[in-house]
Amino acid sequence: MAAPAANLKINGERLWDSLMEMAKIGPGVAGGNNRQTLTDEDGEGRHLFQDWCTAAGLTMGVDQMGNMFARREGTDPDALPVYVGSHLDTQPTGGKYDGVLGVLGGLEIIRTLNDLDIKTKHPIVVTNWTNEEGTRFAPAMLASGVFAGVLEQDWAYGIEDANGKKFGEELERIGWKGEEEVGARKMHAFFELHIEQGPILEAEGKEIGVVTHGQGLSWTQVTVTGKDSHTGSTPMPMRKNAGLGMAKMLQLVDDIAWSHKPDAVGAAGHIDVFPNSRNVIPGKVVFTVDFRSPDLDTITDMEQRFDKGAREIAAEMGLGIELEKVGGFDPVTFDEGCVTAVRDAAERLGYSHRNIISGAGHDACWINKSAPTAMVMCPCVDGLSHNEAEDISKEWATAGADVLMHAVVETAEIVE
Ligand code: HGY
Ligand code: MN
Ligand code: MN
Repeated sequence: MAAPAANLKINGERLWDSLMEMAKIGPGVAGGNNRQTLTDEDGEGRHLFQDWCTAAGLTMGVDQMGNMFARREGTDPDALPVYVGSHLDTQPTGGKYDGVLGVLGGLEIIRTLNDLDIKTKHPIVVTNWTNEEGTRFAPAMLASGVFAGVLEQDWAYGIEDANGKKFGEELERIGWKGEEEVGARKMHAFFELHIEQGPILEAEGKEIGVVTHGQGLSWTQVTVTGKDSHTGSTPMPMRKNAGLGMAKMLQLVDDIAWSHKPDAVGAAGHIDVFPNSRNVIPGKVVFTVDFRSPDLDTITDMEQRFDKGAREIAAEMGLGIELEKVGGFDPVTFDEGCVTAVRDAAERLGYSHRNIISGAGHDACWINKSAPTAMVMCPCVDGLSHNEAEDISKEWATAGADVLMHAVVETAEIVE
């Protein structure tokens, strides 16, 4: 396939303006975003993306999980499209770029090809995957998982948020439940641009991460039960303190992850304490353990050691315990051909780059199961993400979108 000319570049100012425009929807309280999936703010962001796609001459399809597919025709209507995208939903205290850069970077490719009247043999489809974050409705990467056939649609519709609202009902409520069968679309390839969400690229002064692999993830929800009682008048020997049990278990999570350093991580980001009253010993806690590693055996070892150790802690303290696997995926090896297209693009464009393993999960990790897939990463300031202070430079965004465009356009085959 003919490679694009090195002077084919996106319009970085326009991309940045679109990022700032989208960031106005679902603003956080500290400069980031709170545009959680299937909220009114998510619906508003989807409408803005829809309007921009219409203005760029794209035709929009929406499937039964709310995944959005904006199509630019190729010269060969029968050729499988090259898909490019990410997610518009954010964490409750999220940044402006996590996911959004990948969706709007895909749109910027279309805008640039339109400006230059460049045609490709394969159609190109810009994609917004529903509920990548998994914060309101666990697990993460839910809709791309259903699309890839690894998660079940009716089960997904029944998932409830903390207020008992169901995924399927919320998707209907915001008006983004489409008609298309999920996963019916076939892809020639899929590319995703994403901020690194870690410190490596910035620390090494690299503009581009060529993502060869993604680490695997395991989410276990733990429910520990003790006995609510007065924090003042209950003698220490009589207490059934579920909160203390959780504290010991969280220390166990940390110890297990450190035992596999440097290629493993572990923490609990979700913690609910009941009744969460200052003068009541917690009778119940619910928390989610997040283990990750590039190595599947390491993940399995961490899961098994935690399961055993948490049960021992509960038994010693006379507490009840339930453990439920609520999310996970194996480590990912991306498609060599697509990874090479990304690396060649960075070379051609003269951007410094290095191979990198994605620490975070992405929709691409699931889509890799159904089509040749690769990712492009750009640095982020201090490696910070899932924090309203998440920040990138316009230059990093532009470099990432340039590389994304070259990989997509080369794979979609420019028609001279
Ligand atoms: O959890 C993840 O890795 C992704 O950011 N949802
Ligand atoms: Mn993301
Ligand atoms: Mn995220």
